[in-house]
Amino acid sequence: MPPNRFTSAIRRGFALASPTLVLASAMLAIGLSCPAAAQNDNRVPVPLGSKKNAPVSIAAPPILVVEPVAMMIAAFDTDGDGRVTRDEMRKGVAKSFDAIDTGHTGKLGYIAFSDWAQKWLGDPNALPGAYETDSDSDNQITLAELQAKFDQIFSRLDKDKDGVLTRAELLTIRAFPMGDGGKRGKRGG
Ligand SMILES: [Ca+2]
Ligand SMILES: [Ca+2]
Repeated sequence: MPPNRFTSAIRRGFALASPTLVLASAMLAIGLSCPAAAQNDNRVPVPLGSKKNAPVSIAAPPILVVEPVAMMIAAFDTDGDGRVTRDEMRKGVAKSFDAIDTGHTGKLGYIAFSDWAQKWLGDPNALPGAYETDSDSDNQITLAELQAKFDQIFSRLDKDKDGVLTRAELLTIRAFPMGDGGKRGKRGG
């Protein structure tokens, strides 16, 4: 191929490829800029004529968090419709209990219960804790005691009392970011 035909073929190639490349770079730019924009939501434009570092009073957007137990309950959505029924939760709680009660004794001592909490709540000290779950204080947590505690938690989270937990009901809204002078949300089950 003579050089001039070769270069014109390359040009044609670029001419075809260019819109795709431009589109791809535009998408990349959007993809990169969106998270940055989201992170900068707290920034407020300083009005013209105001002093540069003057304090601006704004209401911080609420922070959405998920309690460890709500995270666990969300995972019990076995039919994948984004909602958790009491029945789905009870089956999930029973499975979580059996996974730790490997000897099938029907009860967990406090050490085994902290293993349960580590595995399913992500932390041995996450709530519900052993003392509040062990309702007869015999230092053993039975499946019935654990189910009763989860029933209480379900009722607390089921704000519209329709017997189903939506993802919105599993969220906790905090008015202030943690560690930013904000109040800690009430923990409990
Ligand atoms: Ca007990
Ligand atoms: Ca509900």
